[in-house]
Amino acid sequence: MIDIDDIKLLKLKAIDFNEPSTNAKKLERDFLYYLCNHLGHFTNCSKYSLYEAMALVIRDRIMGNWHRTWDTYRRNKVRRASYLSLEFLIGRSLGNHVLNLDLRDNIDQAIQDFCFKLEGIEQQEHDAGLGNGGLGRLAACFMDSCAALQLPVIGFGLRYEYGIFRQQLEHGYQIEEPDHWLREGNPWEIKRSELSQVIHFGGRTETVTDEQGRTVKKWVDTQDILAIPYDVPVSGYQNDTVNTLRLWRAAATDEFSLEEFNAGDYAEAVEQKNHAEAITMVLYPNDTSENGKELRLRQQYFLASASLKDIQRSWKETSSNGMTDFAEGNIFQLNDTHPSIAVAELMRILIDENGMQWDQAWDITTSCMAYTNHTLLPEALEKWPVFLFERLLPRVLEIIYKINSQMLREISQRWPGDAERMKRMSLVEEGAVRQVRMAHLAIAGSFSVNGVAHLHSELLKDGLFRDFYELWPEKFNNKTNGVTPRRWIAHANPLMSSLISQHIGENWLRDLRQIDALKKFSDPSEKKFHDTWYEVKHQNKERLARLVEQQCGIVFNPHSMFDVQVKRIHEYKRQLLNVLHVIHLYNRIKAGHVENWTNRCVLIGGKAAPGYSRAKMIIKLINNVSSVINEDPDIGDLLKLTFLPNFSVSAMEIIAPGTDLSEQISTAGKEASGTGNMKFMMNGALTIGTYDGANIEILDAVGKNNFFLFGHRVEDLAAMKEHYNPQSIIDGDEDLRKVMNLLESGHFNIDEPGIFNDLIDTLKDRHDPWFTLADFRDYIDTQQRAADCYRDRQQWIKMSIMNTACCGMFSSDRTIEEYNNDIWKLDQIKPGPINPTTAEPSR
Ligand code: 26Q
Repeated sequence: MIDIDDIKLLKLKAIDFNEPSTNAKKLERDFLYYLCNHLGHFTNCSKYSLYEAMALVIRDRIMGNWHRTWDTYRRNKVRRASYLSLEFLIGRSLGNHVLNLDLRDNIDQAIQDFCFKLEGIEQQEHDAGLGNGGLGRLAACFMDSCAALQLPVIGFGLRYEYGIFRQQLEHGYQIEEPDHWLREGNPWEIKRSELSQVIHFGGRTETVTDEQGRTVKKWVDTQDILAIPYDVPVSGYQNDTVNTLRLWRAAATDEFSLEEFNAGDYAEAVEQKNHAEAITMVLYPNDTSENGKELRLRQQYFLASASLKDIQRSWKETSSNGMTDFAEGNIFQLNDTHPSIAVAELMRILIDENGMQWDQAWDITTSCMAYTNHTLLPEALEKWPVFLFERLLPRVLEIIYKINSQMLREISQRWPGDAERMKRMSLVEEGAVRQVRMAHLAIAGSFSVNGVAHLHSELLKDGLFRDFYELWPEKFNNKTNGVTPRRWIAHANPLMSSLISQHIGENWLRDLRQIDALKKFSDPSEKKFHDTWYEVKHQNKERLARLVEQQCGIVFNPHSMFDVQVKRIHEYKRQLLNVLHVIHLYNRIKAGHVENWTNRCVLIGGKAAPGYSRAKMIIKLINNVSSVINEDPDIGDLLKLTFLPNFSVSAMEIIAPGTDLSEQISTAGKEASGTGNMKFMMNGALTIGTYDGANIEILDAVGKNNFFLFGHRVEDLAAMKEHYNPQSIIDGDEDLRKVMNLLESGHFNIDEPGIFNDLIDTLKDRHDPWFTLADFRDYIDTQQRAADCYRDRQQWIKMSIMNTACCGMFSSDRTIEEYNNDIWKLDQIKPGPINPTTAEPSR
């Protein structure tokens, strides 16, 4: 054991320990130190080692502020928020920290004698692909904004060994490959074994009498799994704050069970270890719900329980009243229903582990839980079979039942005799397989329920959650999504960023509203600015063209209009509509109708859930159409189409700045918000989009003259539903008829007859929920308007500048300020110097 005085001395010395300098000479020395001494390279080394050494150099410069930030939060006993999410789609970190620490110039100088550049080193980093798409990336943008705003927010997630699969193409079909992103280690994470928690599964409940003669429940005979935290720093933008993302890894409670080992059952012991570790082995690759997988429920409970226990531990270290005032100091934001089991788990902790009475525990729980919904698709609402709960989490299920009976009583008092309503609202869906409805649990247990764009939040109130809105209207609110301008403008688009800063100063990166000042440069009289804007876009297009050529072997001419749709592949996002338009353009070229033509390069990218076969066929169709078009000598530069494999955060950093036209063409009322739409507009792309999600707010911000709006609205589609007749639309539209005829003729699948029949059938189905053909005509006409507009270069540049100039409200800083003002109510706080008399080793 270490003597406590030794620790104190260590503490004092550690505080005294000098922060490494950021001058170029010292950076160079440290870099060489890590490369040679730490990593052991003398004569040769891999490019990856250069990255690793540089990451360690940067990490050293984050450490002091990380420590100070923790210490400040602790010492001031600040109220904190925990962002609970099964996904954090972080991408790469090196460039982001370099920006936040303002080290780029010094590093460039430090390595100027060597034959590599920082940019090349950055590209060695594996993306941390711990998410599927929008929801996971949103969590990462939020963490960035919380640090930028100096808010005491901690992210809790899972440290998946395998992130989102790597997508490859074989004969145009998606193939999934495991993404072992941790294979070469992760220089950003710090393992904190001393803060491990034990998580219970299985077993049964017992009713016993405690010392005070009260009847209480005990959860016994559990199988326990260890949750080990790995901390990842989240640096604030040039402000000294370094927040924490805490990712849990599952491990067997003992490396090997000694008992089994001694009994000679070595294999059994290994199996138990594997069984435990399976919990954080892999991210589920669905962006809509795939219900009922036991391992997924284990993941959800593991995250919720470990995070709550961790917060309880740190709370008790500074609170004198135990858990009674827990809600004053803590708030949990639930990123969709995925972690919503936290509602029941907090109840369990308060009642079973702290001896609290039900009513007091419920008051506390419902004062510190807040739920964000991210979907309007009813089929995507999470449900879990009751039998799974019984087997895996018997005590948690009892608590859910009690929450339910309490809620049903409240409903029956408000609407006596309304059995239908009770049935609709119950936390448990009756049927052949009884199921727990996680959204209902989340709403019942939270004081705040929000959607992620204005329209989405309204539709939740009149549709999906109408009954709950009638019961608890005060809970419902909107928080329109945003994205971080540090990653999505400054880091992704350095050329545009410095152009902006030259004209309006640098403060826009801290307060994106200030980018408004760019509006005055949209006037064509600002000729020089316009020319430079065009030149910057052109260079970004060349960079994107290089990526496309490298990845797809297709040459994009940067003088063409770059028309891009990148996002998860899903029917509601209507990549099919995009393909129909491309086929229409192909038909026009083949028929010689190329008057007033605009050359166009269409790029589509995104992953399909491995079990979503129709989405995978959409990828196949894109690839087949692409082959036909790109190989046809008649087509040439007039039209290109290609599918970019393995779309990712780091790919988007190249794609958004190089895009002219952003495709946001979901069926109205289906895309909760969208966030790619914001990244594109910030980077000066124009949007062709439907009246859906945050598109509407983008349209409001830029005005209808700077946005290509098309398609039916939610209410139009609702009215059309009963008499929707795709065949009559085909019959009445010559262009569409030609497109469908070509598709049906097998022109794009000569060697594979019939493979697209299912896709064709869905388009022609009177019950097609995505109404693809209903929007065809308006889409084609609007695309033509966009194409015409593109040929008027002056006009296009003006609109492009306006899009960037109007992006102010789409910063995730604005979103987080709203979360904080309306829900979290945290004080901003700057990290102060460490006080050795109060500093403790614990975090
Ligand atoms: C569910 C059950 C089992 C396994 C996985 C899942 C699962 C995983 C991820 C369900 C859904 C997701 C992700 C959803 C998502 O990304 N939604 C998007 O969230 C964005 C941020 O709010 C919005 O902008 C998008 O509109 C919304 O589609």
